[in-house]
Amino acid sequence: VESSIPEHMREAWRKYSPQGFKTKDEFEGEVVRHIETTLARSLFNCDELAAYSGTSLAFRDRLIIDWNKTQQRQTFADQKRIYYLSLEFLMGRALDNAMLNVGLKGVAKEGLEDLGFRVEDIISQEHDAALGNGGLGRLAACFLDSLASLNYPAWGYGLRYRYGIFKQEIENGYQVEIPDYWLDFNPWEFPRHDVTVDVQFYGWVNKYTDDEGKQVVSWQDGELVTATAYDAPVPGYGTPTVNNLRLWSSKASSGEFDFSKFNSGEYESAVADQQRAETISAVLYPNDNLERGKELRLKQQYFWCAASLHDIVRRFKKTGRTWDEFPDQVAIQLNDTHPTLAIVELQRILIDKEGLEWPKAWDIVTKTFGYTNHTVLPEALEKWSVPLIQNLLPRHLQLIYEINLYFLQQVERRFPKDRDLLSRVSIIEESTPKMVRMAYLAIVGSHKVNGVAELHSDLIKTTIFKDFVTVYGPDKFTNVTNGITPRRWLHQANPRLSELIASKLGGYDFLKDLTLLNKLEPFIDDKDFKKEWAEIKYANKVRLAQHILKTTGVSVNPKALFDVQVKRIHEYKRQQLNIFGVIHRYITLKGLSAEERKKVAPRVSIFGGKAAPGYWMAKTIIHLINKVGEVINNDPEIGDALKVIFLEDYNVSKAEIIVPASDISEHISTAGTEASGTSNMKFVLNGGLVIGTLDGANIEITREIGEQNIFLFGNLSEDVEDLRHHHFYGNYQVDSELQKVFDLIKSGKFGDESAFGALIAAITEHGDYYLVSDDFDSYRKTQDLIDETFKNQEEWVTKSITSVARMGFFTSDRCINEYADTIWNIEPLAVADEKEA
Ligand code: 9GP
Repeated sequence: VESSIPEHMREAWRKYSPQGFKTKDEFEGEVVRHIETTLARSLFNCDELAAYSGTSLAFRDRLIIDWNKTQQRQTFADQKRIYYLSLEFLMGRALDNAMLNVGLKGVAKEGLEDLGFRVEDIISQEHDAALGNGGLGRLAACFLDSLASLNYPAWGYGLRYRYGIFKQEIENGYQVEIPDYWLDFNPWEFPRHDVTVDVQFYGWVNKYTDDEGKQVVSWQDGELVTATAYDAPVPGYGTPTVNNLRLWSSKASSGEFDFSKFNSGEYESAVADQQRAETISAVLYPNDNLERGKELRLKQQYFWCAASLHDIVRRFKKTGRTWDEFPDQVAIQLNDTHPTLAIVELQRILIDKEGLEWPKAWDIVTKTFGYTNHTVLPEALEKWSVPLIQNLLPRHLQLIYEINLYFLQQVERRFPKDRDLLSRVSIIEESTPKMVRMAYLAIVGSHKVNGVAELHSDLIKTTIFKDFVTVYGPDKFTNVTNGITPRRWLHQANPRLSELIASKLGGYDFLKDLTLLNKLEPFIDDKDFKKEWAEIKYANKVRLAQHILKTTGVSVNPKALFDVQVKRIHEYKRQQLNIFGVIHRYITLKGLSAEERKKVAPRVSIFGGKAAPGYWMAKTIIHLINKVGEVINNDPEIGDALKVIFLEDYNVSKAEIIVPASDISEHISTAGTEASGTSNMKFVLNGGLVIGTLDGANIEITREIGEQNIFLFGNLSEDVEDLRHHHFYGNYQVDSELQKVFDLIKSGKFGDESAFGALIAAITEHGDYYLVSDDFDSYRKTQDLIDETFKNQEEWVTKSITSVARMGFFTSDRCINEYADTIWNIEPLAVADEKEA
């Protein structure tokens, strides 16, 4: 294409193509220009929001230049790309990240000062892009950062929800959900009205033989919805690579269908169609580790998969290659089972549209896809009812049945007469109604399946996917332990710590090679270094204390031990264990004399996290935390010895304040339930210690940082099943110290006790599925050990530094390289001047 453009045109283009600002003066010029022209504001009405917008547009312009070049470079290089399909991308704020990744935050800070603003105030104007629920969505965001930073040719594909995860408010101790409309002004996205895909729903399948005797399958009628692309640049750190995140937005197809309604005067129904279509990308389902089987959710999934697949195929076809080469050019990773329909869609395209034979098409499909499993919780494993799919996607249901038949025939050949095995691995569950097991479809349609931490990857092989190990052998299953990007979770969230580390390591190279952190170990006995380390933690705690005061009205002592549990509220994550522990601590403190109480290490227990709006038990936990806080925080006898805080509306930008300020964070899921967890990594990387169970990535964190640097407690995953069994059939009694906690709740100390009855009954009467009582004793004792250890600050800081020094393994750069090597088979695309940015 390029060679067909005459030299004089290219010359003119080169001469005038924008370069983006580099200096402070150029930056100021760009900001003022955008405020005056793009936003039509002036010096006299430029508030912080306008300054944020102007600054973002200036940075966006800069990114766009590199973004265009990256896309051209990747197109010309014509090498294999990775497409990451995720229904959630929890990106958080973009401006600070862009400033740091292009290395011009200092320039922006000075420039903004000239213009009368503080960079921190401007950054905090930005609304979080909250297109995700929790760990799964944030992992996708970390992966995008690593893919760009490592120069991999990569695209993210997702949905552009008009409403991200709801905003949480607490009223009278209860969670209230407020819609999060975040798109008022979003300078980080580019609508691509020229990039659209018409996606079909409903209708019927016509199979016939054409004039040439060929079997034709045609999916007819139904309704069309148009997907429009919105692109967001994803800048790499310290490299000019800027990758693309493409999010699809839905609207009614502008085809004849609608016009005919308008022409015949059916305005209302035409508008209703429009609204129905727009509903598809309207709202993010607010469930974490929970699937509810709603038709709209299935519509979202197909809409996004179909649009993405058509985009990928269109791009591939432009290269003029043959279909055999598709898997050499395209790798598609399925983030959980949500995009599993992409497997069926590619098979449909290859068979129905491109006319390939089944085996050849299926070979291409399975070589293309990889599937990451993120949970073993039964309530989170997706199943869709056959009648629902039949109605919405009739052709896909046929293909699913064919895929299943083709697969079961293979199994039958290898394991003749094993009827049980066949029914166990069948993609179709023979229930009423019949259900499609999406995880099984994802396994059958992919060449690799991975879990997200060692324990989790072992568990999927021995429990939920055991039969597939029998069928395929163990090599199809692998592990890629999760990671986090140190750019956002150290450099951006904790700039002073990052700076201190850089001063010891001679620069910021550790942000690109996190294993360099181990060079901190020799400084463990350096008094000045330790002092500065502790001072930074203290300053971060002061900042959090200010935030707590501002948002809750409660004053906390920054010298107290800050004990943090922030994550989605879920019974398996066991915030109830934490709050029961807090109540027990309160009981103990009340039993002490004033003198004795003074000797106790003061503590602030900080909670944060959203409950799915329909998850009543999780909401009850939030309610209890708030009610306990009200009592304890207002008990004059207790004073600073204990405070209990619930931080409203936990999200990525709040995490950036909370994580650097923790002394201890809690990762206390029932063993075997948390696939990985990633906030554990963020806390340790910021010098916080951890109390945790032997679950998910806690195990590998322990292996890396050493057992002496983490507070482990509780039962092991291999004992969980027996314990549960014992609850029902053995001589089971609730832990006597926990019983005291229940008695206090039941006394009405924290308000109407009936509000918490179900929480207690889950443990005392309904089998204590999450083993709260079994782990309570060792949890409490471990908390006591933490109090003791915290008194010796010298030892505490040593543990903190040692842990950070050993966290190199948990960078998402390592994960992405593992995925690239073992699953995607892709290479980075060399960039001429790495440091150009
Ligand atoms: O619950 C897991 C969490 O442990 C993990 O860290 C995260 C990223 O791998 O995925 C979560 N899973 C889900 O949200 C649903 O599968």
